[in-house]
Amino acid sequence: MNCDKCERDLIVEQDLVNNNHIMLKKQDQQDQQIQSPSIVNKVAQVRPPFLFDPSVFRLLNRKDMKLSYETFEQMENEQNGVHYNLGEGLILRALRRDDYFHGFLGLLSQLTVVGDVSQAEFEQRFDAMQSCASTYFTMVIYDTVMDRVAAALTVVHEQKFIRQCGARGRIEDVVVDEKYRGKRLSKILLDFGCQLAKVLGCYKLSLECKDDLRALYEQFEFRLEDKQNYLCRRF
Ligand code: 16G
Repeated sequence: MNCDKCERDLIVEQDLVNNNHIMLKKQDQQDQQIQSPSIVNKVAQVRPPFLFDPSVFRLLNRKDMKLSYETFEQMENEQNGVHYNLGEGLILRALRRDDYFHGFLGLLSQLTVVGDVSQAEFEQRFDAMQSCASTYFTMVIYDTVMDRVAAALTVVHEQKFIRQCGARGRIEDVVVDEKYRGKRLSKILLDFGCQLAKVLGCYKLSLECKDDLRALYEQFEFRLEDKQNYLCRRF
């Protein structure tokens, strides 16, 4: 491989990891808005629908995963970006802005308190998270027959100055709708989440969980570290 190509590949990879596609599109949109206020509404409609650039899924190496996904087909279309067909009408894809209408918040309420979040509040938070480059990677398993989000997991990519400007990953808000339990969906999400954290270059990946879920996470090599404490202050 010649060096120009190596460098180009690296840049493309880094762009994907940094969500630069989304950022560049946003910049284009801002430029267009400045040029012509009359197209503001149209621009709002073409905002990227995904929380993160789904092309990052292309960087995952399925051979490195714990479970076997021979039957999972990697696919791509405008509606779902790069995504995986898991069979039985289920796909794994990036969270979309319109998942507000697909029961995403109801699903999260099976994990903890969500509150009464309006569409506007949801979209405002979505946009704020989307604009944090390379930070929030919420992936969902979506039932294309029922048009519902069946399960979700978020990888938070926390960039740091320590560890040679390294990054730490956090697994957050893992939840499977009670109607979809027993189909190993949490394991599938965890496998993809762990691989994503690896691709993002995290030096460690951590999570908080209740005692009864420890065995699940231990299957993915999460361990209670010696002499480490998890402390929490609530407000
Ligand atoms: C669990 C979740 C955490 C979530 C918290 C919500 C996982 C691995 N852990 O600890 O991400 O934020 O529950 O509970 O999904 P809280 O509302 O009491 O903070």
